[in-house]
Amino acid sequence: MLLPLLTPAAVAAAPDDTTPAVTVGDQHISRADLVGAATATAERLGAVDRVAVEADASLHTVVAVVAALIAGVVVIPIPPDSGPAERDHVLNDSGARLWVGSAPADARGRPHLPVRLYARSFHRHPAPGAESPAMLMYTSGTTGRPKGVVLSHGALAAGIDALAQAWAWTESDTLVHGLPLFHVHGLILGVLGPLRIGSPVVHTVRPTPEKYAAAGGSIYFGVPTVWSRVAAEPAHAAALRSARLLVSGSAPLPTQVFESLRELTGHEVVERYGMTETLITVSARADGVRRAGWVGTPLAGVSTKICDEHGTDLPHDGESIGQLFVRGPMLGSGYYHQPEATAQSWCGDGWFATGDVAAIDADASHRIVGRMSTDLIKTGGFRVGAGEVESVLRDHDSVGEVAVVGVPDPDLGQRIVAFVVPAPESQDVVTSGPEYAQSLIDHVAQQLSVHKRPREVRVVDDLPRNAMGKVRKNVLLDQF
Ligand code: MLC
Ligand code: AMP
Repeated sequence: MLLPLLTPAAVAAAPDDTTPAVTVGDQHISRADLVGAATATAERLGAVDRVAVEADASLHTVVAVVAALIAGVVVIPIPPDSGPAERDHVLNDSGARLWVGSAPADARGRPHLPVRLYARSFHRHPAPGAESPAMLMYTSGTTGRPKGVVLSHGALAAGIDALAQAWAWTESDTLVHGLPLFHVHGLILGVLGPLRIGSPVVHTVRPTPEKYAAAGGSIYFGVPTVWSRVAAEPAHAAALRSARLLVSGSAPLPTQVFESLRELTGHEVVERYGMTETLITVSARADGVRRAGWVGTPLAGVSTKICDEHGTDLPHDGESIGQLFVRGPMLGSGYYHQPEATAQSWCGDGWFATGDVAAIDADASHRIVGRMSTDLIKTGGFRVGAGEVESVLRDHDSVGEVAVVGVPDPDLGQRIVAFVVPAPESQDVVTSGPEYAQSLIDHVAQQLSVHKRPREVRVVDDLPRNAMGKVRKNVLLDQF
């Protein structure tokens, strides 16, 4: 039996069909060749039960991920630009002992099994059960280090099928995007989606307006930063008129970007809402209403509710706002070996507490108002925990105290700003001026992933604190 995640389209692939199923930059591979190469890799995985994949934008990443899924081995995608602090944490926490795919920039002492794009095997592996874990996807929380979300084969399949239904996404579509392959958006929706549905995917390596315009697809994925950059280039935007759907997610799409794209492309962007922990649960539909600032209705099989701080259900009147809870077959199964953190979010009866604040109207349309915690920052569509950045900055010899916030930014949605009080013992070091700020920015970019770096560092004499000694981040945010 073939992997259910890839059926039925993969089963139907004729060995002599050379139509590109996956294109990344100037490389492409047919469906039959992809399954053949991935199966050949799967056979070389031996007794390993979890593998890390340096998830750069390449066919090697696609083959490595599919190989692991075919073999029933858990995939841990790693950002290719992540530094030693982030890498060590993810590798140690997940227990990954082997890299598969592209050669890692820094293997942290683990061996690497290269993928051979031209190897072929026609063996059939037994399909992993729907409950068996397919992926550990690391994502930031408000405090501490990133947690691994366990996503089962069944959740991935259900999540993709629900989107296919909402967007009338079929094998006649060509998907185009240039999103990173180490997150839900680019990898699960953007690669496994097309493979399951049977639609070709063109990955543009970088999500630039020029590359989107040249790709000639029918469905386009982007985070709001990508769409606002497209809207700023009218000639490239106009090239998307011939598409069927422009889809935005991972962060709030500004109303003016929605309006500009409507004018420039003739399309009302389809917005959808999700999380690493839940996959996509709410979306506008291909045949439904699209409203700027609203993210649509629950996908098939999904229930949602909003509750006040006591857990009391709030009315769906479009006005009441409360924490959004979601339930559905695409939810992850928990945080890897973190029962307490899991119990806090997966809170019984199948409900997941999103930490997002939302309103739901009488037609079941959802509006995401914000997040409950200022400590989860969304920058360029990437989720970054303030605590993780603070802890890396605190490790820098010159830093005494630090507070990290996300401030509104026209391009990135939010940009990361660090307030730093120099350590008293660092008097010999120059702790002011642009060079010092840049050295702290580089320190974060080198230890974590580049997108987690502060865009700005402000050196201050002290941090505003409340009577309990906790930093009052709202006071810092008021400065912007
Ligand atoms: C800059 N660079 C540095 C650096 N400063 N490198 C080292 N040290 C420093 N101090 C380099 C970078 O490596 C990169 O190099 C280049 O500068 C630009 O980096 P950037 O400024 O971060 O890129 P930018 O253009 O701002 O990126 C915008 C973006 C990106 C939209 C392309 O934010 C993006 O890809 N976002 C997608 C996020 C996403 O997919 N989220 C989904 C999460 S899942 P080089 O060589 O690379 O150019 C989810 C669920 C759901 O949320 O609902 O979908
Ligand atoms: P991540 O785990 O990186 O997938 O980030 C999930 C978070 O992204 C959610 O909790 C929301 O805060 C935010 N998010 C995702 N999609 C949207 C959207 N369409 N509108 C607003 N926020 C979104």
